[in-house]
Amino acid sequence: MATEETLVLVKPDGVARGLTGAILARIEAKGYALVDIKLVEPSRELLAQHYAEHEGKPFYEPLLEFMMSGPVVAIRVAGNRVIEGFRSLAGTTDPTTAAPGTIRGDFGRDWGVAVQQNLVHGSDSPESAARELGIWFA
Ligand code: DAT
Ligand code: MG
Repeated sequence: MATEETLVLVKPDGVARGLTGAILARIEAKGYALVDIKLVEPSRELLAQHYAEHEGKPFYEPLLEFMMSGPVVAIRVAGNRVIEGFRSLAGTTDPTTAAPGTIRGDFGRDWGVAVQQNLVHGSDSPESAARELGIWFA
């Protein structure tokens, strides 16, 4: 399998809680390469593109509001099978039940709000990665 790239986002909850360094450390400790990184305050337009697959779902508006609530760290990460590898590091979507040892499982929980505040985003397929990297690193 050729080296691939994925888009990782440290979401506003991760940045606000000072977990960016801990999250980057896990990516680096796993052996992946940080290719590009920046702090972004995403617009609604950018987020609507990024989360187009979720438009119309009950959590869509809360998700966009949450993602606009503070700065986000966008990271281009490279390595063999990094797309599935980072998804594995991140853990499953719901932080309450994400496995201990994962980013979401170790650092996340239910805060009683409409959207799951789960610290990180990782692209879920090569097609998503190419599309999302084009949005965030245009
Ligand atoms: P993931 O981020 O694990 O790829 P996703 O793409 O299905 O998950 O959803 C995008 C984000 O939307 C997710 O990180 C948190 C939020 N979300 C998803 N499903 C949700 C739900 N049932 N209730 C509240 N928030 C949800
Ligand atoms: Mg997703």
